[in-house]
Amino acid sequence: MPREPAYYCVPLPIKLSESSTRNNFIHLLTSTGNYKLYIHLEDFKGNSAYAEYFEFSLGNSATHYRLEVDGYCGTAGNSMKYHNGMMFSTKDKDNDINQNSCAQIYKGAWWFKRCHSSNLNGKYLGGQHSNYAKGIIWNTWTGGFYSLKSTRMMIKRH
Ligand SMILES: [Ca+2]
Repeated sequence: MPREPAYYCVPLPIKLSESSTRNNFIHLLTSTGNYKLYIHLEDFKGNSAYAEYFEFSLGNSATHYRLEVDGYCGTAGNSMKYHNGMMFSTKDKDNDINQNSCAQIYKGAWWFKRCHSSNLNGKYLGGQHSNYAKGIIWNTWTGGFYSLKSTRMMIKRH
């Protein structure tokens, strides 16, 4: 396992009421320079994987915190690629391109598209589950029926 670089730890916007404030903070931070995004994932068998993006930024509130990620490398697969360019949706703010609300279907707040290939704010379902994509999902690593044990998103200036 590669040694983890020193990254800023950015807690995920788990509480929907806090997500705007937190996204706004990340927007302000990432608009001051170039930032990398490092995502660390763990399953329940003691395995871990990571996804790193050399370019990462969030737009301001007027763009609904539009996500920009590029320059993937890692061991978890590129499950953020599908979300690149998407706006942040919450259960009361549907900014996805699905005719329904992905945030309501998948009980999380994320940069949903039509809906997701990753959702680190999904339900904590504790590993294998039967409700497709309802858990904490990173599809290219553990698929759509496995809810991860822990995840971390960190950013670093470069
Ligand atoms: Ca929608």
